[in-house]
Amino acid sequence: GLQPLAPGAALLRGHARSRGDALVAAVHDIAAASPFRHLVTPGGHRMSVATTSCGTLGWHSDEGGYRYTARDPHTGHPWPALPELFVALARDAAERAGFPGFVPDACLINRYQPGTRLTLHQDRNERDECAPIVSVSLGIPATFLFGGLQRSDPVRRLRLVHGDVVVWGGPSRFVFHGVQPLMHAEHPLTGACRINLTFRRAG
Ligand code: MD3
Ligand code: FE
Repeated sequence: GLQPLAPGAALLRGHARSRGDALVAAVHDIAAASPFRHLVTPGGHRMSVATTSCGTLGWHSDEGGYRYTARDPHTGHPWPALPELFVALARDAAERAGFPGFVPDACLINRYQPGTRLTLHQDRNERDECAPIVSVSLGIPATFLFGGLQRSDPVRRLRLVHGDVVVWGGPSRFVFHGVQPLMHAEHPLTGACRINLTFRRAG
């Protein structure tokens, strides 16, 4: 089923669960080519979340700023291709949430271990502001935080578990969001780890 969360935002509970094994296997292949790394923010802070990407564009940050790049700065090679499974899942989820024709060109892959958090932020580096962001949670649970268009707006909490998919578009595309420090847990596919895929139209 589809649970509306806010205008333009919907939760597809368990939508990716049956494809969990294949999704986690694909993440391992991607990380073998472009390893997870802890990016440094423009302010000089090492992020607690570990990140890699696939697609024609991938996500990078350092003291010079936040940006999408065509090559992985760590390897010097293009980012691994988006697996067809990823593209099909993102397109299908977006369509169910009211965003037909979504073709992602970037997938950011975030890895959380117990204690890892993501502070409240907005995603505003993608060129196509009409395209939604599709997020897929894998592995151990997390508490996701989302507020409004201003940092000071009240924040809601949403528990996300293995296989949950959330679509953020329209009026919810630029809401502040984050992830609470991850609690220790174990998942048979990922161990003591959560993996989050975010599909974007970045270029
Ligand atoms: C709502 N990732 O990579 S996914 C990120 O769980 C990010 O790793 C979180 O925030 C994670 O930037 C949250 C859900 C999500 C992603 C992007 C959004 C929600 C969003 C962009 C706009 C609004
Ligand atoms: Fe984000």
